[in-house]
Formats: sequence, structure tokens, C-alpha cells
Amino acid sequence: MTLLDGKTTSNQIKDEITEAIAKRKAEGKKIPHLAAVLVGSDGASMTYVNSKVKSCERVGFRSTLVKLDASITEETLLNEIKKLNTDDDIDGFIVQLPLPKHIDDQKVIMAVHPDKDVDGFHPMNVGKMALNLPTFLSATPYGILELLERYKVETSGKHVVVIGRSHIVGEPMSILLAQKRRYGNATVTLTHSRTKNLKEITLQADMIVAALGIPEFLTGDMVKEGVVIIDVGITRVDDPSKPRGYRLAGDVHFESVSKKASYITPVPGGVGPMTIAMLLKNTLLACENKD
Ligand code: L34
Repeated sequence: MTLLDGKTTSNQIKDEITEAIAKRKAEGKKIPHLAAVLVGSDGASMTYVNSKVKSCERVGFRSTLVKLDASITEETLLNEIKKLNTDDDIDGFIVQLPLPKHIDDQKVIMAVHPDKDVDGFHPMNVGKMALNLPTFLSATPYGILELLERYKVETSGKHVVVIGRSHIVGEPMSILLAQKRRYGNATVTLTHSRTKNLKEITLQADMIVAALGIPEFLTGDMVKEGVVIIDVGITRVDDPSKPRGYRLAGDVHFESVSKKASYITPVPGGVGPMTIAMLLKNTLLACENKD
């Protein structure tokens, strides 16, 4: 069994970006500037956004954190987005999800200018992605493709079962893995909460992408020997024995599944850090697009 080490791989990618930035500086080119909008104070969202800002510092990007109260109106948020859209120094920005219930996610995503949409969530960019045209690939699926590529885990002709149909992971992942592209060309089955006989399907999988958000859902009896496992889940589970009072759990029951897997991503240290590295890559691309 080989661990697909997202922590180490993301650090390699950050080193590569740091080099690219040094080169841009030497050439007198613009330094990428990422803005992140955080609405409210959800603990996990604060952790992820802080980590994004810190990663910008590490690679030599500029960054701006826009913190807004959970009680702001949708109109105020849309106005903030307008400002970021028209600020020439900002190359790309993200609005961290989830948003408070009174704000319409889709409206917010559609307000972000597609050229600055480094999350790749705008319908224009989702459409381009689905047509295999150059665009910003959303960071989590992009990070998974990058991890497979760097570990040379072939997907061509393989049966990949994706569990979960979210707009940010399951749906784009299933599209990308089926495409005619490097680390694509898979036969993809997209499963979700209405799928019948899931275990019958997962037992046929050469690779499983678990992205449903239920801790330790996928167990050893549901997978075949030699399977490749990508665990996208990251849930804070109460654990009084831990200093923070919780532990991080993936969607995969690591102990039982890792006994059968040929490759597996850990949680933490798997897909999460790759998401951040690919956001940086997209921000660099947004800046390069303006050169
Ligand atoms: N707009 N919203 C927008 N863009 C995104 O790309 C995200 N996502 C998801 C949630 N909402 C978003 C993230 O940034 C999930 N996500 C994310 C990013 C980083 C990590 C996990 C999820 C991460 O760094 N995980 C660490 C552990 C961090 C911890 O201690 O909690 C890991 O090792 O998995």
C-alpha cells in the first residue's frame, strides 16, 4: 500500500510556484494577488481560509482577506464582489463556502467575474471544463488529478466510482476522469444518496473517490483488493481526548480499507493540502493570463 501524500506533494508544488514567482519578479512582471472572502466564523472555514492566506505568503503572492459578519445582507456581499471584480490589482478571488442560509450561493458564484474565478465555480468556467477547454479547474478535483499524475496512478480504462454529486467535487471529478485527457479516460460511475446497491458497485471499482461527507462511510468490505482510494471527506468529529476537542475524519474507514488498497490518501494530509496548492496554481494562471 502506498500513501498518496498530499502534504508533501503540495509542498513540492508550492516550491515550484515560489520559483516561478522569483522569475516573474526578476522579469519585472506582476506578482499574483489573491483575495479570499470569508463570511461568518465557521471554525473549519476559518482554518481553510487562513491556510490559503498563509500559503500565499509562503510562495510570494500578495493576499487580501475580506472578513464579513454572518449577518450581512446578500446585497452587501454582492457589492464586495463587485469591488473585487473591478480592482485591477486583484488577479483572482474566492468566496469561501458554505455561506449563511439567507444568502444564495449560486447568485454569489455568478457574480464573480469568470476571469477572476480561481475556484472555477462560475457556470462559464464549469461549461469550459465540461467541454475540455482551457479554464480554471476547481481546486479539489484538480488537486486529485495532480496527485494521480505525480504518483503515476493510471486511470485510463479503469472503472472509477465517484460517491457524491456535489457541484464542487463529485460532479466535476466524474466529468474530468471520463474525459480524453492525461489521467482521464476512465469509465466513471457517479453514485449518490439515491443509488441502490452501492456496495455491489463499489466492489467493482478500480478506483473510488469518496466525496459524500459522511465520516468513515466506506468500509473494507465494500472494496476489492488493489483498489485506489481518494478520500475527499473531512469532518470534525467530537473527541474529548484530543486537545482541540475533535478529530478529523475522512469518508473512508482508513484502517479496514487501507488493508486492501494499492494507493490511498490519508485524512488529514491528503486531498485538503492539494486543494490549497491548486488554488495557488489557478491564481498564478489568472495573473499570467494578464501578461
Ligand atoms: N469557495 N469554498 C470555496 N473554495 C474551496 O476550495 C473550498 N474548499 C472546501 C470548502 N469550501 C470551499 C476548501 O478550500 C474544502 N476546502 C478545504 C481546503 C483545505 C483543507 C480542507 C478543505 C485542508 O487544508 N485540510 C487539511 C486539514 C486542515 C484542518 O486542520 O482542519 C488536511 O490535511 O486535509
